[in-house]
Amino acid sequence: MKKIVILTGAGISAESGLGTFRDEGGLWAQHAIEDVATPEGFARDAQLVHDFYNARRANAAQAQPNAAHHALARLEAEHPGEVFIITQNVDALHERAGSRNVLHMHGQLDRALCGACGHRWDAPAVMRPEDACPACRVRATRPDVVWFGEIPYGMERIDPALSEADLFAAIGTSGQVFPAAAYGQHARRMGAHTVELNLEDSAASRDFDDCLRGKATEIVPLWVEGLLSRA
Ligand code: BV8
Repeated sequence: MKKIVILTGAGISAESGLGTFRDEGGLWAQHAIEDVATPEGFARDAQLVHDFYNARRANAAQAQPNAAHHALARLEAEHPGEVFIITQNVDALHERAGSRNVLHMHGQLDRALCGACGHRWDAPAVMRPEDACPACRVRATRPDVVWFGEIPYGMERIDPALSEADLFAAIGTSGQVFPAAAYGQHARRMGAHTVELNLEDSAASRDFDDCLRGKATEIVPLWVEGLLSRA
């Protein structure tokens, strides 16, 4: 197993206390997607969207990486080949657990973006519609996250990684958001062995050769232990 590519979703951060999107009482149950995770929603009510992300930014800041995040950091440190994490999550728990080769394809809560000039900077704890961009001074600041209808980040790195992967794993994702939801199918078609680690079946389970079921903090460390003992 030279190159391991891992897609993670909200399920890997659930046991760190961060809400998932589509579970009972998840984030989308409290807010309509179109109101808080689309450019149109932001244009309609920037305060509502900033409130949504300010609350998640505060939550994420005090959350701790869990055993699943730490297991993936151990895998990167000890596996002889490359380990590349593509995360849909906007929290920084992979990095805080020690992972370094991480791509946030849906952006990051800790970063801010200017809608007018494209400048990016570290987001303050609280963002407001009246904040001016530090570079161009226009009041067009937004969270640096990828909303529905926007192009995910790092596509130029993701496609080659999926083609070169010897092993592709999806952890804690419901397989309902594209293009990430198709990565298992793509990797398998390109010759990777695919494994899904999740609490329950997902919309993409049929794309995976193996399916490990259970809580991420339990099944991910066991899976990593198995990989490293076979390396
Ligand atoms: C794009 C913003 C074009 C940041 C997010 C019709 C058909 C097909 C596609 C479309 C369509 N209409 C529109 C589209 C495209 C659209 C899309 O996929 N819509 C879906 C809803 C149908 N996609 C887009 O718009 C994307 N852009 O397509 O651009 C393009 C594409 C390629 C190239 C050129 C152009 C942009 C999508 C990004 C949207 N932004 N978030 C934020 O607020 O966080 S999406 C949001 O959902 C998050 O990013 C989240 O990461 C993502 C996916 O959710 P999951 O991570 O899977 O979380 P979820 O709650 O769903 O599932 C959790 C799972 O964990 C569950 O399975 C659960 O069982 C499990 N679990 C729970 N607890 C545990 C656990 N597992 C283990 N242990 C536990 N303890």
